[in-house]
Amino acid sequence: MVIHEDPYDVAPVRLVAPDGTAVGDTDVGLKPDELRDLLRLMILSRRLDRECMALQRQGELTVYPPFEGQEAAQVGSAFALEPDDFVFPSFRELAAAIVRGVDVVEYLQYHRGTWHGGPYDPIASRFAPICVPVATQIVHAVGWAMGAKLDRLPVCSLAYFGDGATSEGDFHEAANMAAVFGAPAILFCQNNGWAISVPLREQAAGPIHTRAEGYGMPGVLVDGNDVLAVYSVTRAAAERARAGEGPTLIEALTYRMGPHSTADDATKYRSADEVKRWRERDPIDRYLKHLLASGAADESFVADCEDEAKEWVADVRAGITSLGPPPVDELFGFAYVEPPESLERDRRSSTEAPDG
Ligand SMILES: Cc1ncc(C[n+]2csc(CCOP(=O)(O)OP(=O)(O)O)c2C)c(N)n1
Ligand SMILES: [Mg+2]
Repeated sequence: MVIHEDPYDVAPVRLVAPDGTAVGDTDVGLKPDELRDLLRLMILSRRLDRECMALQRQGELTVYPPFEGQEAAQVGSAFALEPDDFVFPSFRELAAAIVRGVDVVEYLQYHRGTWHGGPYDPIASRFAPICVPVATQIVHAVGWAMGAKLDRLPVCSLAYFGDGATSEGDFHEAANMAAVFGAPAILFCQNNGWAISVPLREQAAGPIHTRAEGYGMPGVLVDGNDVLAVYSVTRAAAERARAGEGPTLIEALTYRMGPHSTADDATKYRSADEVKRWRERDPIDRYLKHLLASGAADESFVADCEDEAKEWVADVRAGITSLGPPPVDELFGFAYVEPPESLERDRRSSTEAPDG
């Protein structure tokens, strides 16, 4: 059986081993407070992810796709970008949104069903709306990058997508266009081993990152549970892009510890043993051990992060649960310039008190 944690013959870029020991050059150009901030952001992300699962179970969110296990892949990559760069997420990138400073109560309104796409401002946060149609956001990211190149702006875009998304035509079209036009784009694949219940071996007959060669761009395989390695390869791809050297395809090997979403039961299609093996490669435990051993962080810093996370998540919960329903008028507001009489009738009746 192909084991997802080591699906290819080639070793991924790795700077810190699962037990926290350095196995590469961990001087990735980050200052001590930035190194600590990576840990803080991963702790905040995990706390919020778990809270979102609870909120959904309590009926406060309609559906939620958890990212536990993928914190290093998201935080490390988002942290490597500059404020003017633009992120094009799929539907599982709440941790990246946190790094980018997106208002998470606004973000979660999508999952509460109060707004379609979330009402956060994508332009201000440089974080495009949540994108559920698989792989379509990769095309958007490449188009944006092509525009930025025409405008001669020193920026890049980053598209997040999964292993399953690489089977879509949109992935191919976006990758080809990006390479042909030298678009300053980073195609960041979080290979978490599964596309709902379809395992990687039934999704792709060869490695994802090596497809880059066929498009004419570099392809990088990175340990997606090693936050420093992810930061380092993404930073290098962003610098390439800004230097006018075109796109990079990054494949980050990671794992989603939870179900695909709150709507499925992952025990139906994957083994407890597989989940256990990945728990042992937990991205936060690994980095925590590394920072403690290197002296960059101590126990009191970790305790402060936990306290901050607890308080912040309680605020987010209060923000979410106090949201009212969306204005009914919105149902009618955006479809017609001149609404037909039947719709006008519906609009009137929706605002009138019910009979009796
Ligand atoms: C075009 C399209 N087809 C199918 C779906 C249903 N769907 C939602 S997520 C998903 C699997 C995505 O897997 P992957 O790309 O590996 O991302 P992950 O869920 O693992 O983050 C599918 C098939 C969809 N949303 N859009
Ligand atoms: Mg996947």
